[in-house]
Amino acid sequence: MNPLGVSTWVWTSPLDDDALADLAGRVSDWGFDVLELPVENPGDWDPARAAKVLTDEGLTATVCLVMPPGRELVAAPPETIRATQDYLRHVIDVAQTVGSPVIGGPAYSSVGRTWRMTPQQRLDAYDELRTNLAPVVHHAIEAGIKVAVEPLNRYETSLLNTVDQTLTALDGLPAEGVGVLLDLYHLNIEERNVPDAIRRTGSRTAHVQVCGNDRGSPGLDHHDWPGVMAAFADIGYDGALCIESFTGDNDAIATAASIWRPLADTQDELATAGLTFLRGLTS
Ligand code: LER
Repeated sequence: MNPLGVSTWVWTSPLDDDALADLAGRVSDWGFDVLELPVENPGDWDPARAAKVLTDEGLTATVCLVMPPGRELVAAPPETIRATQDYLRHVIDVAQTVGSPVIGGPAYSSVGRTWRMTPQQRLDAYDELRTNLAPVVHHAIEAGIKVAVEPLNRYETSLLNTVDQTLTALDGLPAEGVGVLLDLYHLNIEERNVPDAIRRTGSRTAHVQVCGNDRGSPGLDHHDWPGVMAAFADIGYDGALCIESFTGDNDAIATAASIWRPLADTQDELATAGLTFLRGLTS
């Protein structure tokens, strides 16, 4: 049975210590197993304090890396790349402190940055990504953590949109330290057949985020949930399924994630209805 989680982004951004403690209590009471914690700015919340809060609430953690403009691992000045590597190493250290097995997100380019590439320029960009991600992956291996690289839909990046592109880009990096984050929202936009894409990712699947096709509650939507769950069972994925959606009440995150309308009556309802649906699928 996959542990079920939810991102604090459903309610708030950026996360802080008080919101984390409040959400941990509520999420645990509803029956979630995992709280997903984004590290937007180092220092927003205290990892040691979070670790204690989560243990007290009987939760485990997954950690998200965040790539706003200015965080880049390709096609950027050396100082930007070095600062981004430092940031990612910091997120790995945070993950180690809170006991997360992964750091997940688009660890290659800032969200919303798109540019055209010839096929050769694309291969060169993947080569540059491997070079610049490698030291981060080695830091992850030393910490016993995996970097879960998330392909995003074409409106949020032009570098990695599909699982096949992501597998190509990561080829040659050590599998024990880096894999693929499968986010059903992006897979639904970019993959011709989502269960087949999950099967092709196979043992390289490092983390999974879920939501409805509209980024609302899982289950109130048109995803092929039985097909998706069968594919996860086929590849032996026993990691967390974390609901990722975003509050529309916050300018920064609502704009970054294009949340222009409410996706549920309340954010609590989005999470709890999704949990009930996913529990039904996984038990
Ligand atoms: C981040 O996990 C993500 O899915 C992006 O679409 C946020 O804009």
